[in-house]
Amino acid sequence: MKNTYPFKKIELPYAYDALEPYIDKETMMLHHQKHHQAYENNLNDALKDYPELHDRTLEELLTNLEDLPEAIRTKVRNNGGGVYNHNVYFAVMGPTNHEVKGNVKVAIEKKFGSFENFKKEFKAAGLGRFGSGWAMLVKTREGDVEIITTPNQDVPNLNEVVVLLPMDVWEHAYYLKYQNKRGDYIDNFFNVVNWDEVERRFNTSNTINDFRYDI
Ligand code: MN3
Repeated sequence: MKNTYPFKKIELPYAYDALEPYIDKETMMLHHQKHHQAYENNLNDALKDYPELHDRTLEELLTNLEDLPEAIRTKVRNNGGGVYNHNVYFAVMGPTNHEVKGNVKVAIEKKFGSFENFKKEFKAAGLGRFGSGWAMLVKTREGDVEIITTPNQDVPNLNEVVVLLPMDVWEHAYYLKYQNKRGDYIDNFFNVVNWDEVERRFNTSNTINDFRYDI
C-alpha cells in the first residue's frame, strides 16, 4: 500500500520511559508529541491545497523537490524530511536488541574494520555536524554501508541509499538531559539502538522501489 497524504508520524513501539536512563522520558515525550507532531502537521498543511500531490509517497516528494510548487517546496523539504527522519529514528531505538548482529554487522566490519571503529566514526560524524542535523548509517546500492550527515531535516538522496540508522543531533534530542554535551548523548545513543530493526531494514531494502521509510 502506498503511504501518501495525509502523512502520519510513527507511533512509538515502546513506552516513553523505555529508553531511560539514556534518553529520558520527558525528552522522548516532547520530541515525539511536540516536535515530531509539528513536522507531521506542517507537512500535511503544506500539501492540503494541492490534491495533485496527494498520491505521492513521501519518498517521491522528497526526491523530486524541484517538481513542487515553489510556494511549498521549502516547507515540504523541512517538514517532510522531519517526518521521514524521525519515523526512522524512533523505529530504530528501543529497550532491547542492543547487540549488533547479522548482515549489517558484516557490512559494518567490512567498511570500518570493527564495530568499535564504526562507533568512533559515527560519533565523530555526529559531533562534526555543525548546528542542527543528522548523522546516519546508510546502505548503498552496492549493499555496503556508509556514514553520512545532513543539515537541518534534509534526507540523503533516497534514490541512492537506504537510511538504516539516523541519529538526531538537534539539541532538542538531548538538551534536557545532556545540555551542551552532544558527545555524551551520542555515546549513550548506542545503548538504545535496536539492532534487530536496523538489520531488518538492511535486509528488506535492496531496490529503489523498496526504499520506504515505513518498511
Ligand atoms: Mn528531532
